[in-house]
Amino acid sequence: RQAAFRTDLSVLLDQVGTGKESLSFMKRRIRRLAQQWATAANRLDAKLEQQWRDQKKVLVHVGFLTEESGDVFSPKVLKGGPLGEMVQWADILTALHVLGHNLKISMSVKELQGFLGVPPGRGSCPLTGPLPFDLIYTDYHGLQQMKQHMGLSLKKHKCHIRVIDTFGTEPAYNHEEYATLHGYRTNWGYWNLNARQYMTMFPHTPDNSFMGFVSEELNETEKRSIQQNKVNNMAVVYGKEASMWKLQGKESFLQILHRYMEVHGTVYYETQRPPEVPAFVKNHGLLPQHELQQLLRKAKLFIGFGFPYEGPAPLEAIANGCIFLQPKFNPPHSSLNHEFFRGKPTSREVFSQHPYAEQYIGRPHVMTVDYNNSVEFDSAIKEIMRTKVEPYLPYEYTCEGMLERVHAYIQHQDFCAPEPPFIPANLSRKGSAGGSRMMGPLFVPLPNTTALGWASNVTAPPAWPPLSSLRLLVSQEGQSCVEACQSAGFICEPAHFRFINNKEALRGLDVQCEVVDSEINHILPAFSVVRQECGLQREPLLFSCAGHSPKYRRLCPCRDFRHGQVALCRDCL
Ligand code: U2F
Repeated sequence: RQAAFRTDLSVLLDQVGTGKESLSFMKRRIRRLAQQWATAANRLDAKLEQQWRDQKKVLVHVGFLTEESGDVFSPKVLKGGPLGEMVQWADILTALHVLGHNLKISMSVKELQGFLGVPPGRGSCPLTGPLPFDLIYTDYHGLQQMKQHMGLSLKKHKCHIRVIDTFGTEPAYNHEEYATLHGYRTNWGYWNLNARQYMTMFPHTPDNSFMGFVSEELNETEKRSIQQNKVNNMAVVYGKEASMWKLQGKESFLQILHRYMEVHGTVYYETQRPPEVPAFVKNHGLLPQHELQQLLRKAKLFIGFGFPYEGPAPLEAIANGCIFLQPKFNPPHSSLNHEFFRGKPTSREVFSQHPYAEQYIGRPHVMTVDYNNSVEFDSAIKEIMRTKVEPYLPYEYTCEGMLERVHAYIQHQDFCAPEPPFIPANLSRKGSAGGSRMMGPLFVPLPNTTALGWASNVTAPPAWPPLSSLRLLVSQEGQSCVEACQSAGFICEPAHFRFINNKEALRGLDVQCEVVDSEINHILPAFSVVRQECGLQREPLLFSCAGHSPKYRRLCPCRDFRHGQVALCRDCL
């Protein structure tokens, strides 16, 4: 069946249910953004020009909101607890509904069992028949619950699952045996999924798929009126929970800030002003989302103290015409050195409070400075007060951008189809930069699929992203493919690893190999220049953009991307 865009959200609102603050928060958000979603649906509908879209049977099981997982989030919704996850789930549900899919929503294990058709009770018979859904969106808690209640059949059906995973999961942590043997231990990993089945809040590592969320969009009239009404000396502090104001050294830069600006906060409090918040701060208490937006429309500066990491609020501030000022982290924070990230299935290094804002948006909207350097901090404040900025929202965080991306994933990502054996023909060396194998990065433009040639007895599923987007590149020693592709203006594309994991690619790059081994290691394919050793990857689940090793140069499958929509290549739609 063909999916048809929906602009009426009333059925969705009924499906979300009632009785918890988290659900009320999500419903308020869905209602508030309804008009914006409708406009986006109409625009994308026109853009896709009648392209066929399969209507999918989709189950959304929100594990972290189930009573069975303890639901620690709901009671904190009105008390300064994390809201980023609720923002994202509300937007995912809306996107799936608006795209016209057949949606079921479950927020308890009982509902999950009902939808899957498994008999209630722990350790019960696994699901024997076919899975009644094409796609299941859940999170790590939900995955655990599905394992308990589906038994062995989970393995059979896991290619249909998508895991919403805020901070991301790198391949080395996801592969059970490899993670266990090589010390990639976490509370979460070990599911042996294709890493692209994990969907993140920001485009952290391209090993995962970027799901995202949306932010409020402004029309031209609103933009103009915001710019006219900006209060140049008004700052809002990022941090709705008192503990976020407690971190060391805050007092001194808050004092500097206060020298120039009126400081506002939206810190939750019960009866008394939280002692962590200095007396000169005008605290509004935790605000409903739409009131926070109004405050941000007036403010010139939105300032982060280093926590929370990678939340939605800075994007909302920038979309409302604020400049976001945030601390640089030196050394970077990661699961190896910071409590918050410890146990998370990634070793990604976080160089500032909001790396997306720093890397993808940057100046003049975002300034990242060393807060320990009061001179640098002082001059940043002065610069912000005299800089004029327009409200800005990257396309990928608009409703249309999110619909476009989710549409593309649903229609093209298929982790159930067997990957056919791939027999590459000779790869052309034409155009390799510099010609010397020691010079990097090297590019080898690859011929199209038919020229490469599939084994004649298999029907090749069309590659997605299409092969036309592939650019083969060699990293420096110690460099990951994330960095290597980025430094050349591309993005690493894990789906393309299978096309470059072969001797022909090495030969095409003129790499001298005394031996070519095939091993299980997440930095492969790669080669050592000194030892003239080359290694190919034997375990497709370990293809990793994130991997790096000081002695190895990696073969990196990069691809182009659309401006403002990094998840999609030029020919991806
Ligand atoms: C992030 O979670 P947070 O909820 O702490 O992220 P924020 O960026 O603070 O904001 C989330 C939403 O809270 C809203 C605001 C944002 O959409 O509009 N809000 C509000 O309604 N009223 C207010 O007074 C202030 C903010 C991240 F999303 C999580 O995944 C992480 O677990 C967490 C910790 O790093 O950070």
